Amino acid sequence: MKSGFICIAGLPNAGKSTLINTLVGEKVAIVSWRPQTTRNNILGILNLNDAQLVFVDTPGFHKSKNTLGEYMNKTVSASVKDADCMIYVIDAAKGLSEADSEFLESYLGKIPTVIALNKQDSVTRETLFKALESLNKFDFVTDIVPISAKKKEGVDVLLEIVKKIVPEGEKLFPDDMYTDRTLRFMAQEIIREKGLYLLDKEIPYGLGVEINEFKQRDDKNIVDVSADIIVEKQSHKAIVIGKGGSMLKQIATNARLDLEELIGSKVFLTLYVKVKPEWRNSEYLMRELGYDLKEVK
Ligand SMILES: Nc1nc2c(ncn2[C@@H]2O[C@H](COP(=O)(O)OP(=O)(O)OP(=O)(O)O)[C@@H](O)[C@H]2O)c(=O)[nH]1
Ligand SMILES: [Mg+2]
Repeated sequence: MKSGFICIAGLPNAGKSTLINTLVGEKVAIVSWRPQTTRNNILGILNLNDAQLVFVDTPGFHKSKNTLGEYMNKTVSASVKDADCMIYVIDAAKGLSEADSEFLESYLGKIPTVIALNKQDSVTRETLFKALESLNKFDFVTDIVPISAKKKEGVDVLLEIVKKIVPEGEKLFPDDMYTDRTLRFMAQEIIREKGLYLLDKEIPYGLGVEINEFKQRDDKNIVDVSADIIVEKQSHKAIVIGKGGSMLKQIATNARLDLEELIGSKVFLTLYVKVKPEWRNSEYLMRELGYDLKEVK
């Protein structure tokens, strides 16, 4: 039996969360076309006959402008430190950037590293080839695998490679567990995901979600969920609510459909919007929204 932690790192929007969902075969992390979607480490567990692979999705590292950004970057280094192996994801269309090189070099030789050149479906063969060529200089990298996380191409090859790297060991988690995150956390993320899709401009970066109630009714197969969508400005609150409440209603409907699928029962979802100025710079308010600052210290 083999078992181990495989950290998935890379720049924002490279496709890390899409990849962990594909690897695990379940939606453990939300995905959007916006950079900086993921804010926490999220485990996705894959059970095979002869191995338990525990993948860790991380936030895309970036130049942080606030406490939340610092938290996100620290989260990445904390999870690389604890992992047996790293899958470093690069968007093939963007190719190798300076930030990628800096990151890879800072971990040079410290951890077995496999590069996943993602989104191969979106580029020509020439572009893919050029990107592959630029990666050859990293001779400490175990392998470079072109993949499409979205179209599930090349992912089996990637799996075989990391399976070889992780050490012999007993299972770390029960067989029926595919993530360390609770349904409550997933509900929070799903609501934020719907907001990311429907809202524009600077609002998505300042969106937070706080679950106030998550409760199964005693007699029926119904779960009541009530949550606050947190924004940083009064003007943003009006946009999230929308004309006659239309935007909030749309976010709630989209989130409810996903939640019902996730939980497997009927969901009554009530959403409110609250303004918490500068919450991304307040450790106190971040903690209220469930960001565990101790976890990454
Ligand atoms: N064409 C194509 N698009 C992809 C692929 N993988 C991911 N994407 C898209 O890329 C965007 C970003 O994907 P995410 O999985 O959220 O990226 P991420 O690296 O987790 O981003 P952060 O959480 O912000 O760091 C989404 O619009 C995905 O649908 C792929 O293989 N091909
Ligand atoms: Mg992500």
